[in-house]
Amino acid sequence: MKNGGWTVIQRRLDGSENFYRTWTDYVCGFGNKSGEYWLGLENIYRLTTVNSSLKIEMEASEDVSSTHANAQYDTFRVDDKDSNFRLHVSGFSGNYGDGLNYHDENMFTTKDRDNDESEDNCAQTYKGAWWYKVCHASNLNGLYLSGNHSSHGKGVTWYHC
Ligand SMILES: [Ca+2]
Repeated sequence: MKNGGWTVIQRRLDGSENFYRTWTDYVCGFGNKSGEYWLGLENIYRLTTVNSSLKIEMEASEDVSSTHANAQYDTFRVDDKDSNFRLHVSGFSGNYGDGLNYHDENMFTTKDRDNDESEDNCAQTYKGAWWYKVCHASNLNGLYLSGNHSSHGKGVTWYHC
């Protein structure tokens, strides 16, 4: 990590791992570091206590013409568990829209821990776990639908205007 290394905090690639999981799982992390994977909010909190950037690389399913998207945030930090891992991002650059600005300053919500601003639980509504507000502009822990768009907003989603 010294001198600008990167740590993978999340990876989706084949739908083999279940990402519709509990608060405890999202705090502690789950999956396989060589496959589908979530590092865990506690580890992300500890990592980002030093100045950190976030880079997101996405590849769309075959039926979408624009296949590669990336986003970077010059500053990325999450608060500790007492603040429900509230997100702080700024300094966006990328080629496919800013899918995290909407989530800036929001706390993390899972299906069993509602910290969002919706009357409902956004994690339950959109089958993921994220820094939901009312509810999302991105949903990178949503269902792995392999290009099946019939479940709008519940899949792995990234905002694009
Ligand atoms: Ca709510």
